[in-house]
Amino acid sequence: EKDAAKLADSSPGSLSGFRDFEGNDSLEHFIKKKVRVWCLLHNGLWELGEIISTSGERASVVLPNRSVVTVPFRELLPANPVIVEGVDELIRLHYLNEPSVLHNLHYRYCRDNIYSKAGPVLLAVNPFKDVQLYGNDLVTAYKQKLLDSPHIYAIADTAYNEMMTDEKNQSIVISGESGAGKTETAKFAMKYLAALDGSCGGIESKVLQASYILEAFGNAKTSMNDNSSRFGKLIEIQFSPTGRICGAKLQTLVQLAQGERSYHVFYQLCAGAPSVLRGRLKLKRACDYSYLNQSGCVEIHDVDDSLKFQILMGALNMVGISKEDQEHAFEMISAVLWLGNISFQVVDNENHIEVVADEAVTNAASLIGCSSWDLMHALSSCRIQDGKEEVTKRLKLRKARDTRDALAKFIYANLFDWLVEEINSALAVSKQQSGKSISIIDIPGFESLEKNSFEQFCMNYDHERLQQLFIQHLFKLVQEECEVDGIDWTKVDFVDNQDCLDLFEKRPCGIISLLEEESNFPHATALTFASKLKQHLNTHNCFKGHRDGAFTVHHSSREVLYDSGGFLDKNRDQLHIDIIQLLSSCTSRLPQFFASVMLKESQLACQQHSVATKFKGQLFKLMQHLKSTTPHFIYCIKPNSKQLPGEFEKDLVLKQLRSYGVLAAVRISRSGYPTQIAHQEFARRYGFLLPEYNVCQDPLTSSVEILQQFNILPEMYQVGFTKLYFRAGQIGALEEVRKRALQGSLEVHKCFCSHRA
Ligand code: AOV
Ligand code: MG
Repeated sequence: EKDAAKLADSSPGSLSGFRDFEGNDSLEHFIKKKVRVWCLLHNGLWELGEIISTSGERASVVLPNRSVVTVPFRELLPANPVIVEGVDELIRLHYLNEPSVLHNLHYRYCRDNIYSKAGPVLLAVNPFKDVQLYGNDLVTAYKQKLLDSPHIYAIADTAYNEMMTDEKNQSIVISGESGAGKTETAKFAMKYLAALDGSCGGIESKVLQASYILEAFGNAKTSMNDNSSRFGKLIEIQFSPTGRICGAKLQTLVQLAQGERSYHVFYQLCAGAPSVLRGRLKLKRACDYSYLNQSGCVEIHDVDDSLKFQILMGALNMVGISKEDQEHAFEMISAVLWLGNISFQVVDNENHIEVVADEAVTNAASLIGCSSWDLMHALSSCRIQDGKEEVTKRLKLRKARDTRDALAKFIYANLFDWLVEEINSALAVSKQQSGKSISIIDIPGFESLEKNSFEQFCMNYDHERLQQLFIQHLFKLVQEECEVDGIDWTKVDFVDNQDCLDLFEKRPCGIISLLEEESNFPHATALTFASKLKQHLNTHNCFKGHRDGAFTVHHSSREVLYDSGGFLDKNRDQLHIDIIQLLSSCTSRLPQFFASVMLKESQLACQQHSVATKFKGQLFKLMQHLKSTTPHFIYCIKPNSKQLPGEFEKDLVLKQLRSYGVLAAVRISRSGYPTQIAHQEFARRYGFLLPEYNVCQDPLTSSVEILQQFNILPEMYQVGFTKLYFRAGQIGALEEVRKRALQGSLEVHKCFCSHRA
């Protein structure tokens, strides 16, 4: 007989340690009973087949198209019996090898079952079409627990119930690649929570509208997603002690990075502004603005920007942003667009420039509330200290363009922050009302483009942090806890990403510190930065510096090649003082306000922090918040890169499953004991069910008595020093008994009372 266990260990697609061809499931058995197997073909795909014979270390397998292939044993994996085909919880699969898991997800996807459970994690495969899964009937069904199949509503419901019973803040953490469906999933979660509330026309609809506003200002079309979030957000929905939504708070992680098209709001405003507003804002068509027409992508297929603008106006009104503030915001958007049209004329052979005095300058100046002359002056010159004297120098072409773009970016970024604050004050909760909260976190997807720059660097770093949260929650904590508690725990290998995080964060030699340091040298260039990275980090196993200044980072999901060009400028992100002074002297409210915020910030911080360091600070704050909550994880999966319905590319899906560590999560919950309860709590909760319960007895003894009394099978639990560890589903049965007992005693109690009366 073949040594089947060895076979399993060397299988390329198997996770070592699974029940692959071992014991009763030996290869012999597979042949005799004609059980299906997965067979690795030359094209790298796994195909279902039946073994007809073996010889030496090879097997002949007949495929569904009746052809026969001969493959080595190590290219075979057991397939699941038809009876578990399409199960909604992966832990119920008999065999958990990769082709089986993929087949199961594919099987479900073809039937519009986009949600599945992988241990404690919800998997959501993007359908790229409307699926009938979100109606109010389904909200009601999940609310009344008539349905328990995996769904985003089920997760939101669990979070809500745990918040109410444990009185602990909850969070719903949504991860996945760009275009995988995170933002849509976040919206469905909010929709469910808003519907739970039951009160009408109140704060819950404001919360939903707020996310619509943020999307208009912070999302853009990219090659991967027509509605890609270019900022990270955490929406904390606050509930009153009675469980009604009473407010919300937004935290954003902003490292605005444009995509192929700029932010939606620009196009929406150009397409949809009513004529009076158009006149006041001096608006033209989107294609007349150089910030919008350069990419050659002005419209998105199937999207009506004009209609979207009407919806945006509705949302702004509903959230309670005043008409006046709305108009100020639109003025800034128009100003940004006109700034982009400002052009320069070279006046000497040293490339010094003058600003061309045309309608772009006039309009931009009038929108921000300064004279054209002041704006032209600020964009074409700068004051520098020459010894004791201050001299004004004319700018060269490149510097002048950079200054113009930096001003536009500054206005837009501040507008976004201002809007977030406006929304926050509109949704703020009064102290006496507030109870616990559920936070929903949706950050931009992991990105690896042809050319990756500072923005991708920040976003991908962001992902690494979130991934660690997941790893810690699922693996480290549970495992360490078990070891400490003396529980027999099958060690599970998981991909720890601490190394990669160190590469970013270590001081003084992580990438962020080195970037900060280099940004402070006035004469540093992309090449000096790159060689500094190489010098300090080339021995790090997640880093590789290249000769041309590019560098590769081995992220936990995959390798990304970054181009160091632009890192320093984007990280410094400084406006020269003349521009700030120009803004503070403007007559319009917002530019003045933006300048004052900037000045205040630079006075507060004794040392000017660079963008990456600030970003890291924001990220830590966000993680701190998440760590104080009970997290619920959702992984969104992108089934194809064409944004098309019905296409399931197995390779692409597999890569995502691997990088999220999803399979390991399933394994941990199957081999492990997902439910854990302290002896004390267990005894308190179920002790009264014992015929003779002594409250003074030590909790461990009581726990064991309870387990015996209710015939819980020994293989279904383990007794630790401090806690009991149960396999999935065991505690549900005990809860039932308890519920029935309580109902029974309530009846007895009622009967007793009425008797006395
Ligand atoms: P993302 O948030 O994960 O990408 P989105 O949530 O924007 O991805 O989803 C991308 C697109 O997929 C949406 O615009 C929808 O067309 C479609 N989609 C996603 N989920 C569903 C669903 N449940 N039902 C129907 N269509 C869906 V990015 O923000 O790029 O990382 O930075
Ligand atoms: Mg998104």
